[in-house]
Amino acid sequence: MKSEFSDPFEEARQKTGLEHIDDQNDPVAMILRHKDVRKTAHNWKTYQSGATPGRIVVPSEVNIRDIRQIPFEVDPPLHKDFRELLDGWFKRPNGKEYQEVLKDQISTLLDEVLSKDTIEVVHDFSLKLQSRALTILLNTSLSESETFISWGTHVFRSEDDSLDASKANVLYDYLDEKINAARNNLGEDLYSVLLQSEVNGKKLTHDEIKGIMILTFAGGRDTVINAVTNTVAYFAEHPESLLEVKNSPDKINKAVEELIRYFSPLTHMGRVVTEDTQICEHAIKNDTRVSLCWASANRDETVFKNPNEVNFDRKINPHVAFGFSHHNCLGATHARQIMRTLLALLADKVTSIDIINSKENIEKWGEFNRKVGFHELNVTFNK
Ligand code: EMZ
Repeated sequence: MKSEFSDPFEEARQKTGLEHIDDQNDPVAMILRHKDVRKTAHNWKTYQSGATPGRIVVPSEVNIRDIRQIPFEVDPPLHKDFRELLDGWFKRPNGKEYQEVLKDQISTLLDEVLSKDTIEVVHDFSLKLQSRALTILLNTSLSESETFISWGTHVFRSEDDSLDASKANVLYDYLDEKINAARNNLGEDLYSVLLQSEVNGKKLTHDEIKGIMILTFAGGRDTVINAVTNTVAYFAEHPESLLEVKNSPDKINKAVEELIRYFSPLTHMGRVVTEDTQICEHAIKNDTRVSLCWASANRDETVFKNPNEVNFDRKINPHVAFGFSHHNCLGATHARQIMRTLLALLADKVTSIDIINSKENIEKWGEFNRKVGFHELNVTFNK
């Protein structure tokens, strides 16, 4: 089944709980069990986020950027100050007006694709959806989304290059221009809000604002695109689940959490170790990297019953798809609202979806092959 996402980590998680992989000659020990992932995420003193910019990301981005992304590459106590500044803005998706605009956007897009015979979901649906919704999060004009769409599905990756510096520069130049324009003419957008904000009694620097904006653009890009595309594939192959949502709209929030657990759009996030230590009896050396493998933790059979099944009635669902502890995803409110709106509108407007063909997007981590989504998914949406 195209919408099946198997769990490549099962055996290693059960046997050793840890797997060593190479990443550009800066190896990573992947932490695979739910309990260890949560424990490590919590312990910011031994497992640091504030290392050289780009080093906690896997694959490492140290060679393509030197700007620190904020707040996710900052450790406590400063991390908390940045979160306090940003949390309010990033919780705006809980507001009614925000939700109305988002619903309008997705509804228009769905009408567009329903009027066509076939549609390529990744580029003609998910990328557009994510790019347009981002303008609400930034509180900028909808027309900006045309630029975001022209960049393709990832801001640092292109078709044949998983770390594309020239592509990253397009985003950096764009952000420089936007921050400078806002400085000369303050408005109501996120750039302007940040330009007027203080952290610890000090105005943010240009690079701090840029670091926050890079994360806003990069963090929710391929992750949201994959979540949306995978959801379409899932409902195409599970019409009974679409019917379930149609008949019981009160299940939508749980359904969204379960789909996000199952897809785990971000496979893992790294930390840099600050002292010789141990994780489930394996020695871990100072100044090496570990990764918190959300995707594996979300299939941990000691926590989730029948972890490889999608069950909208799952009672407890402590998934870590949005991370865990103080670094939990800043964009999660926005992402959840996108997914909830999408499910409600699919249930409302679509009777069935037919998959015509697809090209899967498989990540390779050492011996593991993990499907995260699709490079291409051609479907017909039926009214
Ligand atoms: C970083 C990361 C954040 C990274 C929550 O994830 O997302 C990746 O897609 C980017 O490449 O720079 O923003």
